[in-house]
Amino acid sequence: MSETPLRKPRILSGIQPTGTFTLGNYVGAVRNWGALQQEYECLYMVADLHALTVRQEAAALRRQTREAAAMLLAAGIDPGRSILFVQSHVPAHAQLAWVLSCNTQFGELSRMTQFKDKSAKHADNVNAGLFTYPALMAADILVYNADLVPVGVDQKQHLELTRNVAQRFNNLYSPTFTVPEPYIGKTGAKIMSLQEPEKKMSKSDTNANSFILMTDDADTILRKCKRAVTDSEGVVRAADDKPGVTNLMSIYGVLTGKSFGAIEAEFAGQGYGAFKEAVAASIIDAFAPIQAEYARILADKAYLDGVLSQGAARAAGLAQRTLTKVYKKVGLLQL
Ligand code: ATP
Ligand code: LTN
Repeated sequence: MSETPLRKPRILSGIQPTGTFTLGNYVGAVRNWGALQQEYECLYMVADLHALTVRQEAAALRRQTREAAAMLLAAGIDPGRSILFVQSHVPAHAQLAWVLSCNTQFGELSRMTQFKDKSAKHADNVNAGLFTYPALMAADILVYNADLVPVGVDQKQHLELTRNVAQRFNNLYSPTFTVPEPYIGKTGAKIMSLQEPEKKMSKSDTNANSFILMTDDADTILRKCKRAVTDSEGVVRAADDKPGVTNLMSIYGVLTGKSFGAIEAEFAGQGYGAFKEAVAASIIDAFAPIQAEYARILADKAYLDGVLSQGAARAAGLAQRTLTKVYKKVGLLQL
């Protein structure tokens, strides 16, 4: 008995090429992306237009865009199963973003915590793009009618805005967009800075000891783990007043599949030295195969650029259909 196969639910996600990916990017986002390819039709993009909201050096941005794509491939994104592309290669994102920005309120954008954080951090360049960033992100998602968006917990507010914009547009015109759901992993959705564990680990942090990069070698990873801020109790256990130790336990837990209970038992009576070494080893083991692949892919520019240009062509085909519908619904003349 054969049944008509249903369309697999669709996923879209993106990451900015603002620097080398951190352990936070890996655990919160990239790691899940590969795992989702089996059950979903996936589109993954390097969000280079979003990166322009903060000043970038042109040559560095170009290099980081290729590096980001190579890292995604190395981390398990399979271009035979998923569409991998660069945001600026599909013009429909920017085109839809304009229409959506005319359907997004100043008040809504003003409430975004990422805007508040980034405008405080870059007080000399609080540009309009930084403010309307979420309308472009909504366009990224809605242009493909994505069902699910895997992100770290810091992006939840942008997802809620996307849902509101989609619903508003659907009500004002007629059903057009799929209203997407966020997909936030249960553990490790927010990896904290190793130096200030109350803050999220961020690739743009000025203190290099606060993050682990996916390209860090084994010695560097070990050194950064050993320097990670903990507390004076000397007991490996998770608690709200032990953010440093709890963060290390989350990292170790996600990478080894062990529960907090099992980790506490494993290091009972051992102090932080052995624990930090084990955390470092779990990161080194996770990154070693990815780093080897990354070097290989990055050295093969023809292959990498081929994947990206095919990805852009496939994505553009899907995106154009939505854009044409939207232009028509809002009354833009089509000849
Ligand atoms: P920046 O430091 O430039 O603001 P970022 O490191 O926050 O960048 P993004 O490109 O903004 O990285 O985010 C890419 C993805 O990684 C998003 O889904 C985001 O939620 C996730 N992510 C970023 N940092 C963390 C973290 N510390 N823990 C878990 N997930 C994270
Ligand atoms: N804003 C995201 C990156 C991003 C994104 C997207 C994520 C841009 N467009 C669409 C999911 C879906 C961030 O991680 N800072």
